[in-house]
Amino acid sequence: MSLPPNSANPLSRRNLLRLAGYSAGGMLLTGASLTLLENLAGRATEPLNQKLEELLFQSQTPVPEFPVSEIEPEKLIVNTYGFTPEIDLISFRLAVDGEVSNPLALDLATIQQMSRKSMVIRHVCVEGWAAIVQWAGVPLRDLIRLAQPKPGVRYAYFFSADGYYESWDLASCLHPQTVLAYEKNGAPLPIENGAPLRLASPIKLGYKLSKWITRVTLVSQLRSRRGYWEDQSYEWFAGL
Ligand SMILES: Nc1nc2c(c(=O)[nH]1)N[C@H]1C(S)=C(S)[C@@H](COP(=O)(O)O)O[C@H]1N2
Ligand SMILES: [Mo]
Repeated sequence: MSLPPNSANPLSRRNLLRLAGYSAGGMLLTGASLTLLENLAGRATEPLNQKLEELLFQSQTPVPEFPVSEIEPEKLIVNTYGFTPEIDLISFRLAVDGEVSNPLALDLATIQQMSRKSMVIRHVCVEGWAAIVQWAGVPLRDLIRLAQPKPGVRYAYFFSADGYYESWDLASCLHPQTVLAYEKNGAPLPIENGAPLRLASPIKLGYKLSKWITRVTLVSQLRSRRGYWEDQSYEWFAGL
């Protein structure tokens, strides 16, 4: 699925949708959606409180967004546990793999040709600051559908070029406002904020929103390591 850097748009949205298993006319439920329904039916083995949190979340409508006039550019504080990685944009490929029927390795041009969601939302860091930010990128659900998760998939891992790692429940990944962003406040995403791709979502705390993502791995079971901060006792679900 990766393209040479200079080739022009051979993957039209129509082709992407065909790959994703949609019919020409309508949106059919794919494996991801069916698994979600199974989860909601209570087949899962996670502790009850976490399951409840997901169920509550499911009944929520989309989080209200802010007008562009309320963006607070100076309030988003760069927060990086270690170093800022250098990513070569020409050779960059986002991997979407794990328990999927159609593993992906997508270059940036392909990702930017997919559907684009722009939103103005609040970023909240547990260290006691928040900022209203505009992000634009590809909805994560579109990438997940394209990869065709196998029926047992319930979680996604996000691996980053600085060694940061995170895991999310599938329902939160499929939320329409969970985006892999390549723009911030109307400009290309700055390197220190996670370029070329970082998670943005109004439903998770800041430490869930991985920067410099290179790999999304879909799995049926959480591993012993669940996230950089979670493995140091921070809460795993971390919903807003
Ligand atoms: N790869 C990576 N992602 C990360 C972090 C990090 O250290 N490494 N820090 C997290 C934390 S705690 C927050 S609050 C946000 C901060 O995003 P920003 O630096 O763009 O403001 O990134 C999150 N994503
Ligand atoms: Mo944070």
